[in-house]
Amino acid sequence: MKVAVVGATGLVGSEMLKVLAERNFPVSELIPVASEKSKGKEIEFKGKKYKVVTPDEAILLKPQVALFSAGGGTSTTYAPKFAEAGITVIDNSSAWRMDPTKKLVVPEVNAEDLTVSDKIIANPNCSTIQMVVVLKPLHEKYRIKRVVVSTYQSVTGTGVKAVQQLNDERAGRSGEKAYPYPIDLNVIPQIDVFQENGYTKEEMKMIKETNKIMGDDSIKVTATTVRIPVIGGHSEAVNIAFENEFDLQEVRELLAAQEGIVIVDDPANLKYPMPKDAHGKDEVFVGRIRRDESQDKTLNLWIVADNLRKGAATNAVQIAEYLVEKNLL
Ligand code: 2RA
Repeated sequence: MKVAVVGATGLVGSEMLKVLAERNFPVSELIPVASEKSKGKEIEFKGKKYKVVTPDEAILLKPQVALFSAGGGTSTTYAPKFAEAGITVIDNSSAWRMDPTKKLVVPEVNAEDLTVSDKIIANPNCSTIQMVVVLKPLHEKYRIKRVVVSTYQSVTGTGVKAVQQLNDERAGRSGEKAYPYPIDLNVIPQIDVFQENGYTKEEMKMIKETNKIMGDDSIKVTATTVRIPVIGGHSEAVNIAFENEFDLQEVRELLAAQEGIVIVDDPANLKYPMPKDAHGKDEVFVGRIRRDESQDKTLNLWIVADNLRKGAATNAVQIAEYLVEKNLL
């Protein structure tokens, strides 16, 4: 299969290449795509070198599927052009996520919604993906009424410039800034821009995208999203209020049975998920599973995943795998 990776030179794009190779996605020809500035640059994939082309050139090469991670502007302009040429686009930007005509997909939750006519498929925001994988089996069993989430997000979610800022600060170098404040030895309670209601765009994404993916607007969600000086992945403290009573042991069993989740929850031996351990992995790690003793039918847990993997590249590749498996391309 001919596969285009649009934004192949970026952080998520490079992770997409790694994930495609590791999971042995059936790539017969890779088409690395980037802006004019990177045209001609060589990208290595599975021991072969491929030259970077522009989006317009990529369309003419007729890939069957294109994984986009080149920002909202590129997706808005080019995803429809690729789709018109019969290429299925899996888009990691926020451009199409809330478009009612586009599916927003986390395979463990709603892959069955996909059909052969979906030519632009949206990949959700990283912090939303890792949370809904966990919410899904719990909602099916106990019905979720409300979710309160606080995030601790890795600088890799911002991109190369932010990783550079953190490394510069650690090395005592000056350099370009991705954030309005130092990130090393700091915590910044702002991810993306502020909205009129006082929430950030990242917080509103977590709220709206959760409802769309879960297919249930009755789930109330509130979020506080925070950037921390970490590289390995995003962490989330999640408080979930259910309609029905639950059993803690059953919650553990349900989560352990859910594909893509690994439970790391052994307080006696100081075992819990941490971004250091999630880094480079495809799974979502869950621990600190306990009752909220301040309120009935309410659960607390801690979720960690590599935001460039399950939060972006892995989820996009899993969507592509599903399309191949179900013959939907
Ligand atoms: C972040 N969620 O971590 C964003 C990336 N899409 O900044």
